[in-house]
Amino acid sequence: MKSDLSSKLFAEAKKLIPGGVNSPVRAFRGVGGEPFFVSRANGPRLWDVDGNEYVDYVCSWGPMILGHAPVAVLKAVVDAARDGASFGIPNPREVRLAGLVREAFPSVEKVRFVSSGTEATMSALRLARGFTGRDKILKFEGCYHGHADSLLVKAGSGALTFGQPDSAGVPEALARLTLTAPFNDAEAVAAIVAANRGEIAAIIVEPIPANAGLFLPKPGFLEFLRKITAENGIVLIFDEVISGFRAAKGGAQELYGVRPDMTCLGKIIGGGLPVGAFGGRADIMDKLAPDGPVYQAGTLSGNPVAMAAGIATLETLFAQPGLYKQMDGLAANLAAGVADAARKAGVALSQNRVGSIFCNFFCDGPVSDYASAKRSDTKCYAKFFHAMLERGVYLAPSQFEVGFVSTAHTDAEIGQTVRAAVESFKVL
Ligand code: HOZ
Repeated sequence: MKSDLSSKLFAEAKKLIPGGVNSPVRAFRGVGGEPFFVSRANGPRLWDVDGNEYVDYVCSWGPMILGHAPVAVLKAVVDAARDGASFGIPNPREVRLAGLVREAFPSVEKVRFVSSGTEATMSALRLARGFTGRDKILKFEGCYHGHADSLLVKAGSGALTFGQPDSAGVPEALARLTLTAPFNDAEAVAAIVAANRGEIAAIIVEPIPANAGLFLPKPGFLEFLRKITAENGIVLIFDEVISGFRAAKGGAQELYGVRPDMTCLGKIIGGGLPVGAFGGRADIMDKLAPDGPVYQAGTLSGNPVAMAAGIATLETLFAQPGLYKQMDGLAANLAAGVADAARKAGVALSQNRVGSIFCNFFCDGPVSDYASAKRSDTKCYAKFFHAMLERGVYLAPSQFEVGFVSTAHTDAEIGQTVRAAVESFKVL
């Protein structure tokens, strides 16, 4: 595998950009070595500047559910850009995308668009605090909700990859308002709520945590969160930035049948362009400026080009509901093939999967929370990552991220990946 041009670019980037990257996990420090620089992508594949080709399971960390450069999205983006890139005044595409969100997420009675998942969760929390008049929030260990101050406490994703689940620069006074509990631990949640009665504004949760690897809610856990929040006047926020339009059309809330008060969205909703959204009960959303006292704004919020990409992506998904089954089938075959290869090579592997989201942990036994995710042998993951990359398969460059199958992946990519895994397990 050639890497001369990527290496040169990375050296130059490090002089100009901290760590050479604009988001830490891209620096490959979770697996060692240097990142490659992408020159182009199409369907399920990426090409780097040195001409190497990869089957892509990162899919830009989730947004590229239709694969790269899908024709419908390309056309929508070009058409929108021709009409002007940004106006700073309402445009019709905002209304169309809001309608599509409402169709998929009945709990989202009103929605506001922002430019990233971080903005969505940050704004949702401010709103929950303004609505309830309370300051404290409760989040779960290993859940990642973007990098707003209140949320970088026992956080997953890059923060966990670099062993910084609690970031420097977050005022202690603010961090103290963020309570944490282990995911799937109803007793711990009940104890915290009892000890802070009348003080918790919101419980924010990834209903399918996908930023410490992947783990699933135990039966009844989300229902329990719904009940205890309703009984205590706490706003229940589902962070569906990853699971929205992915775990099912209507996200985890459709899959598990639990209706939160508020929902945060990102990734797929922008079809690869920067879009986030938060929404929920109308009585809560009506507290937002200009109708209410909670301030929130953004020059590029509802940007017409980004809205166009989101609309084209969602319309494609909604028009062909069979796509979810197709991705699920491919991801199931991928998981089975990789599990079989690991078994034959005598490698301990614990797999979690929801539809097209998957994660392979290098350990025995089930992974159901942050503590069990941390049992994974990250050195083994790093070796596997590089062995797969050598064989033209790009997995997430961290054990504490997930993989995605898109509608553009086919049996050919899955077959190639399983063959690469057979060889890669041999060199661990
Ligand atoms: N936090 C993102 C994954 N969960 C990574 C974002 C990026 O590096 O692009």
